[in-house]
Amino acid sequence: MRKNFTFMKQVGYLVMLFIVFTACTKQKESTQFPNVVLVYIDDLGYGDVSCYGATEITTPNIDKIAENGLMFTNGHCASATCTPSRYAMLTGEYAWRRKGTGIARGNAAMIIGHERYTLADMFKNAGYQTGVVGKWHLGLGPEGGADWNAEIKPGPLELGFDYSFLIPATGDRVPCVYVENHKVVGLDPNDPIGVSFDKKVGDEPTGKENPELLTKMVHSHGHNNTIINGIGRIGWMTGGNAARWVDEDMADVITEKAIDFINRNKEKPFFLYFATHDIHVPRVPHQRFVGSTTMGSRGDAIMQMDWCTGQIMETLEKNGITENTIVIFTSDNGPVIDDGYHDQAVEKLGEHNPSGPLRGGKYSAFDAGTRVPFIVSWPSKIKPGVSDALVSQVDFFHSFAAYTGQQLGEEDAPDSFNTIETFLGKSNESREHLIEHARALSLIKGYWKYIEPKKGAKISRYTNIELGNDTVPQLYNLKEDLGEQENLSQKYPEKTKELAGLLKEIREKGSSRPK
Ligand code: NG6
Ligand code: CA
Repeated sequence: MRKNFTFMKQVGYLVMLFIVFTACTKQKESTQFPNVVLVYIDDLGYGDVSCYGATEITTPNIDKIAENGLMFTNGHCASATCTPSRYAMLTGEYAWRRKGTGIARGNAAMIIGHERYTLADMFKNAGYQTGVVGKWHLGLGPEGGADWNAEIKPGPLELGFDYSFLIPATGDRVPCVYVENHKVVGLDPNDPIGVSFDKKVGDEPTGKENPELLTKMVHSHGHNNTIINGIGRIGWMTGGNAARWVDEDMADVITEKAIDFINRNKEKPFFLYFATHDIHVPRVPHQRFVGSTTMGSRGDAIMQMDWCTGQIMETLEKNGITENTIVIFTSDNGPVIDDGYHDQAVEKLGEHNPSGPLRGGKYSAFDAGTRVPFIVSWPSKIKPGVSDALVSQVDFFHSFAAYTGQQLGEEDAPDSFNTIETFLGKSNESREHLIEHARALSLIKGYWKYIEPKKGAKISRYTNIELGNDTVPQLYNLKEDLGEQENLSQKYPEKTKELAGLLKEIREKGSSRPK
């Protein structure tokens, strides 16, 4: 009897222990930070996806994220081109504050100092596994550039990423190889890689000398150096034949790497920065997307990019982590149609308007340069809807630092604001002001936008984009004139002066923070 009693008591203890244990694990689960997947598209315009109003193309996977998330109508990247936008997003510092942060050559040294505290460092400090897969374009290696045949560092692993699988620069720049962590993937040491952006290296044909060998597409401007996979590139490359990518497979290759990263890290909180190559040039989608739209390669690349995005979402679902994953979908700059190749994008554009209601495009100081699709979804926490708050990618840093309880130092992320409440849809508060960066700088405050005077072509003769340059100040009322048609600077000289003064102040202060 007594024995039995003791036994019952023990069972009782065990049951209690079990309950306490389960309660604790439950507790742990619910306080575990959400995963963050940043799907970063290249050159995708505000009007390029159906949830933002495109009618000539349907992007079901992106639309689904928008349906289940918060769609920002006034969300910005930091600059109207790739390298500076990425620089700003990862450092929390506007790129125009730093020399050498313009569009990077394929052999540029890493342009973020490895001592710098980055977005990835911050996530890592908060206990995240961190990975970057896809387009990098922030330079690699020490001063003088990387030795592609040796250890390639510093790179993302020195900036807080635990894993990296990279397109080093862009699809249209050499070297046309993938870099995984510190190494070129599949490199044969007997066929070393040589790269130059100053003069020809090796004896391979170039687009300029042998246009008859351009079997996939012919350049329209630039892009007439080494021919790789039937396409002329920017820069010269020799060697590394076994390691060279096949453009048609690129989306599959990087998507698979991103999926692997998620599968490997599903148990812990992870931060994945997945930067697609689409829809940048050269647009060479896989055969299964060719002809999926009436718009030629640009439209087909959009469909491929939508598919990649869908694959990421499906992977989250399969792993049962959809509910606790924040997905951010956005783009590094606005749209461009002819960005250097005759790929039928211009001829087949039809009625499609990649900039939507906005003026300009990639490279432009007008809003289409930096106002981009911007969706944040977190099924268990964010109420689906639309937000017209002014938000910026430069704020991911401070916002997630605040969310995960990380302190930022004086010098860290000087242009990044904590707008986490707005990202999570708990507030509709806008960023106090925002500087947009093309050739000219612009300042947005409330519904006013000021563009500083800048010499330079009004329309790019290459891309046919309105660049927003003017020798006189420009002032637009974005609430009444989203398309920036009427320059009000003469009509409202005081407003113009106020914004010009604020721009000057933020520029000179070295930080966007209040004094
Ligand atoms: C430009 C290229 C363009 C594209 C861009 C970078 C020429 C004539 N044009 O210099 O094709 O590569 O750089 O695009 O070479 S970005 O999205 O990576 O910023
Ligand atoms: Ca880009």
